[in-house]
Amino acid sequence: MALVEINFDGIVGPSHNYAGLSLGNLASARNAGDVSHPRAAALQGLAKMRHNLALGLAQGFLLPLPRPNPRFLHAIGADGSEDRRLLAAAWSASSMWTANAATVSPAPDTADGRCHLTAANLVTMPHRSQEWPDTLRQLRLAFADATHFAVHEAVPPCFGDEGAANHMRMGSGHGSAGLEIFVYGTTGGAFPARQHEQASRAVARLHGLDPARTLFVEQNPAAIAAGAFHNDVVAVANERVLFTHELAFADPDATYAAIRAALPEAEIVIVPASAVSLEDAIRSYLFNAQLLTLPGGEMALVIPSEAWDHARVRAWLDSMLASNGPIRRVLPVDVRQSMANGGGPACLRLRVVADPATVDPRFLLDTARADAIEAVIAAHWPESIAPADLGDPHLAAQVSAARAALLDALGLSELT
Ligand code: SUG
Repeated sequence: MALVEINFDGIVGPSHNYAGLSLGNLASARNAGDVSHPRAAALQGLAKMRHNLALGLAQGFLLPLPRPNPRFLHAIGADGSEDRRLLAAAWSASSMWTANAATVSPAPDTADGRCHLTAANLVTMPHRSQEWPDTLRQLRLAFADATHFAVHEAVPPCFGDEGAANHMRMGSGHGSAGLEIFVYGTTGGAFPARQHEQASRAVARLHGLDPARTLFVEQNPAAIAAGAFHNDVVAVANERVLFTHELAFADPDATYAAIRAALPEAEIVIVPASAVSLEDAIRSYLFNAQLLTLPGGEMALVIPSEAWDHARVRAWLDSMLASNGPIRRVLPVDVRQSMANGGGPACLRLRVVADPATVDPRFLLDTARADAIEAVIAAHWPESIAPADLGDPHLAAQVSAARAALLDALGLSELT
């Protein structure tokens, strides 16, 4: 079978909560201390997956990681005297945002003709820095076929790497050689620049990318300072199309020129700040969208309902749809529980271009697996979690049992 794009969504874990752990992520800060709804969150995520499956697209998923994380608690010598934020870190369900799980270079782009994945070290945020060893284990299971995949460990922790959220791929089609664009930050004022240039360059080398089809682009510090902690909050690409805010890149004109030089058929859809301010873009998450090629060839933008409900963003989308641009459909989805932590539709998925037959089928969604996942979520996921609940041994037991039930239902108990 031909190479296709498979979106691997993170199933929202049973410990999903609002602990305000991510400096520079305005939604995480705004909703710190709120009561979360893990069951509703996981069902919203699953409904998004079913939505995309129904469009005729290939859909996969990744599993929640062990939480509260015993390895992390052990490593910090947890004895109850530790800071509440460290306790919250051990409970974080942040692995749901699989756009940060790894960077992926599909087979047509790499020197050895295999699809390469590098787990992201996520070192800038303590709660996220604990993800990668368990993520790596899962990726090595899902993409175990070494004739088609190479799965790398994270790059050294001296270089912050946030995975595919700062990486875009453009080309004439998913299955042909692509232009890989790595977006790094240098400074974001009061907020950290999470993606370091040397991490991006290391990933490109590990993947064996052709320098002629690889770009390293600086993110606009003003975008980071305004709350775009990842590039995918202000830009998204698919095949020949880049959909971007005018203020996404430090040097937009040079960026567009380099893209056009490498890919003459590139179409760049630029949203001007006069129509949608950086603030509106970040609050609505217009760009944290899935830009998808539907089976009929049309491109669709799967946006969070917050963007659809935002008057100025809606006005811009209406004008885009009325024009003759490359994005023909806009499809809103409800992922409000994830959005309240700064994770929109694009954060929730990792794109892998591959032949689905080469992926471990236990990670691929069909209606039967979606039904099985839904039944486990309905039966086992906590209805709500208040910040004061973190650390409660009964809740810890429920969260661990819920994950174990999911692994069992999917035949993936080796990830226990
Ligand atoms: O890393 N939020 C995540 C959101 C990640 C979004 N991903 C992409 N843009 N691709 C983060 O900031 C909040 C957790 C908390 O505050 O409890 C959090 O980790």
